[in-house]
Amino acid sequence: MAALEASVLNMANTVKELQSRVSALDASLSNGGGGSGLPGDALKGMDGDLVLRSLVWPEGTYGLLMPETGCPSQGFSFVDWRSDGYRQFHTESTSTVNLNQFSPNVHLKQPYQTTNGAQQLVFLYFCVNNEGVNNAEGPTWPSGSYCIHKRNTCPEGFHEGSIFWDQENTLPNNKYSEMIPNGAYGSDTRMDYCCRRDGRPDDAVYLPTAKPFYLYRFDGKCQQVAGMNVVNEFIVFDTENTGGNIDKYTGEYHPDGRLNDIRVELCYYSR
Ligand SMILES: [Ca+2]
Ligand SMILES: [Ca+2]
Ligand SMILES: [Ca+2]
Repeated sequence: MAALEASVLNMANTVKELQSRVSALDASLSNGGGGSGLPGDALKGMDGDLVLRSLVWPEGTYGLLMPETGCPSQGFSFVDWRSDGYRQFHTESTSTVNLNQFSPNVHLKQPYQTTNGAQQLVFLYFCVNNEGVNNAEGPTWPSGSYCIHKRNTCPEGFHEGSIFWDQENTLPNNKYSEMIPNGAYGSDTRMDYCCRRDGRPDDAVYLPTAKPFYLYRFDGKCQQVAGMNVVNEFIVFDTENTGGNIDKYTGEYHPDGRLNDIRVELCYYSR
């Protein structure tokens, strides 16, 4: 009997949750989308599919770089953003000059670099949607020209590739947390990406606009997103100087940039 009660209670909670999402969506649409973070004007003449895409994160499992404002909005999505993922990169620390660099006014979550004695450390933080097989409830990712982080498998329409960082060889100090994108996190780092080039970057795609987010630049130009301003930012990681640097790319599907030292091109979206 207790089990039956528990399952009825569960079902009731699910229905309540769905009702609250639907009424929030109704309220948002009736006040021109302001409550959802969607510009009211953007709703005029927009078809239902585009409204949905502006409010709900796409299906699948994946990771995004975390901006200073934290993970993108949950909004009306069924995503389960996990915000506790990070990777500590131990960059060149035995040369007198370290060449790590961030674009001016970068919007990455802080602190993105610190020192620990002579060790020059860079941090990346991630928002990982980890709902696994259950997250088949959002729209599909739009055609375009961009990359995201791989988590489990790439969503439909993307191709895989990776970047390998040759980190400081002396006294490796490379921490990470469990909830991060796919890769190999030893004394060096490999991170896996999902990229696509099936649309022109100047043709705006629809993604949730309520909070800032990052995508990666792919094929030379940041993808435009409807209702968002985009800025091309970058990070340079000063990778190992001695013994022959072994930075490398696997395949052609990885964010734009270069190796030795590793530069990665980011696209930051805000309103
Ligand atoms: Ca070194
Ligand atoms: Ca190394
Ligand atoms: Ca170097």
